[in-house]
Amino acid sequence: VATYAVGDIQGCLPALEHLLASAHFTPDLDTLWVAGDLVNRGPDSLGTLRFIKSLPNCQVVLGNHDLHLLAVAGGHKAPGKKDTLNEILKADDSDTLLSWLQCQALMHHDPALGYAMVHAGIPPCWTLEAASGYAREVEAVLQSSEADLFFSHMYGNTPCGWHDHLEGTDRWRVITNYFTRMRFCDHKGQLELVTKTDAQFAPEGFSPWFSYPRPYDQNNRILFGHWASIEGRTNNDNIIALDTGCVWGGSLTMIRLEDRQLFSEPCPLPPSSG
Ligand SMILES: [Mn+2]
Repeated sequence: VATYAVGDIQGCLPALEHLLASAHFTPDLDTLWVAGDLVNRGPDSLGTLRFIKSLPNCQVVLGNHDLHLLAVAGGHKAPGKKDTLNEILKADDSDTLLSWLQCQALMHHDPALGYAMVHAGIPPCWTLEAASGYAREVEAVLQSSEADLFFSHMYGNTPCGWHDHLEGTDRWRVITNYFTRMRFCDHKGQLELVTKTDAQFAPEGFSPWFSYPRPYDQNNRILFGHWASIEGRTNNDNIIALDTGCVWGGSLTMIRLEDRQLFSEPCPLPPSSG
């Protein structure tokens, strides 16, 4: 019995299936953690959602593409030209799949295993305990009558950073941007959401979110996805990057948490065009 964490699938169901088979993953016994961005750009987002939802032991955190799907489905955002979400929106089981997705977490923390997982990152100004609390705040909104208000105000790059006094849609947006979109920030957690390059090309005054000294203990490792261009490199054994760009022609990466064994599956399809 083991716990595995897999990076950004983005509809690459064939790669996921090969990866799980290579690890001898047993759905009834083993647990799969999914680091977000289950859908979009890849060949089978609908199949991916159905498969992940069907797993008996699964822990998902939401990524920016997952939240985008929910916003599009709710009529709060027009689909983008590169989106491949129609197959989900038109499916017979669309409502069931989207309702399930909207109930997923923004952060998962298992102190006994010693791992926390988010899609993009945790800013240096938050302890793990504080981050868990902020994640629960937005998760509660997503599962409440305020969800439409959340999605209609979700898009945007401001506020640039965290303040305890933030309220309402601004508070939800900056929490969501930290957990699902962050790459570069400054030492106080001020966000720079434009640059998407490799870490060595950080904009002046900013560094990768994981490069700053953390206020919390070293007994917990952080798993994240979202940042394909760093190709799994963080230069920190306690910060584990799982997005290796499967949907861009790279590979799908998975780690077994108990012994940190890595599994990798090359993308079986030609690189996506978008
Ligand atoms: Mn992402």
